[in-house]
Amino acid sequence: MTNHPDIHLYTANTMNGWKPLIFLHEGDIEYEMTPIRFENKDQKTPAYLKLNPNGRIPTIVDRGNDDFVVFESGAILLYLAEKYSKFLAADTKTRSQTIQWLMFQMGGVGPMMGQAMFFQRIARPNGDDVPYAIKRYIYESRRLLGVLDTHLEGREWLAGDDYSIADMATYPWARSYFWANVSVDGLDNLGAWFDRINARPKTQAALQLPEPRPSAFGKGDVEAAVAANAARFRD
Ligand SMILES: N[C@@H](CCC(=O)N[C@@H](CS)C(=O)NCC(=O)O)C(=O)O
Repeated sequence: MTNHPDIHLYTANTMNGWKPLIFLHEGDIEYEMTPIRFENKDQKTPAYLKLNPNGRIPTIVDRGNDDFVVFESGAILLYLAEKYSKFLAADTKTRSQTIQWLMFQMGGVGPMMGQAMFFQRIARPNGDDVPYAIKRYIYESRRLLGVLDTHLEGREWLAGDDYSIADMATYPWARSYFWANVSVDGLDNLGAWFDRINARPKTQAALQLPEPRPSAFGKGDVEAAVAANAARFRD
């Protein structure tokens, strides 16, 4: 009989897709991974939709818990934090603060930066230029990064004294400010927090999976990456 690790992860190299990878790498947790290929619409197949009714990534299946399925990246981080007792403080106040910043990412930073990215990196190259939407989502994203910057004054991490699931959820989005075309000029506390996480080898290793995506961070052939990404979402 083959011994499989408990966690099977379905993911791609995106801001939401990196979150569980960061947790699993930082926690030294063994897992198996199925890369989801948007260009093949893997996320819309009937088999995948049974796991994730939203047809998006990431999703995990916990073989060690009756093949329990978890979708939504914030819920996945919470599930993993509870399963492995890692990256979520036990004391009720720090725990609540961690969940507050996790929710701030899930309800604010992710959706706003995601729409800034969508309108500039997918809609516009595919022929739908909507300047007002671009302006609105860039403004809102910058405002939310400003909220993070103010909160990080005098703090190393978003909640409590340690790197937590709130940081793991927020970093892949905030750090992709280039892809959203949002300036982080003057956000020095945010910059210092980036530096702290940029220096974590396990988080950085997770960001190379399922395959490296330097364009998200403004590196490599960005023009070619924009064209290839937009083509993946053309009907
Ligand atoms: N709220 C969801 C959002 C998931 C999501 O939007 N995932 C994107 C990648 S970051 C996706 O799967 N896109 C594929 C598609 O739109 O078909 C979560 O946090 O898990």
